[in-house]
Amino acid sequence: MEIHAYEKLWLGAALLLIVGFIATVSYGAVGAGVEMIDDEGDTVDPDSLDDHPKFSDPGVYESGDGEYDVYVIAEQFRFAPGTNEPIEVPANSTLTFHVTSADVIHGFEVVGTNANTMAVPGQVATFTVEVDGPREYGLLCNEYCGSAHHAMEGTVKVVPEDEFDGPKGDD
Ligand SMILES: [Cu+2]
Repeated sequence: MEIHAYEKLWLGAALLLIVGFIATVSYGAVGAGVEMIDDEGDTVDPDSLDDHPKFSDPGVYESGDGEYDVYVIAEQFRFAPGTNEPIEVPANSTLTFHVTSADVIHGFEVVGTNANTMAVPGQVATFTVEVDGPREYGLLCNEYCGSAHHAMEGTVKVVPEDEFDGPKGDD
């Protein structure tokens, strides 16, 4: 059987594409450091976050040497903390975010990083990121949550270690 030269060329190109697609999907799954949020985080009662030991006073808590827990509540249409006051963390630290919602589903994306999760009422999304810095990151909601969704944003401020005000419960 004779295969036309052009047909061979297209067969080769199609094969190359398939191999390329498999390679990119594999890289995305294991090589790019992308991690899915699982249900490892706690569940909370979104109506009584005031009674929660940490969500009643959300913010930055020290959990170890250079390690911090950051508790954030998303609600229409702000992040607490984040919107009215920036989330301030020290440079060169490891941050474990605990994000939940007080009302409807929101998004929580630290712009320019792969920190990006849904904030679901009743569920706490927990994920860990490392920051070097100092620098400033934008924070935005990427799940449509109501009329002022487009204005729901905030700031994560990575400050030099000696300028860090100190975590909560430290004074
Ligand atoms: Cu939103």
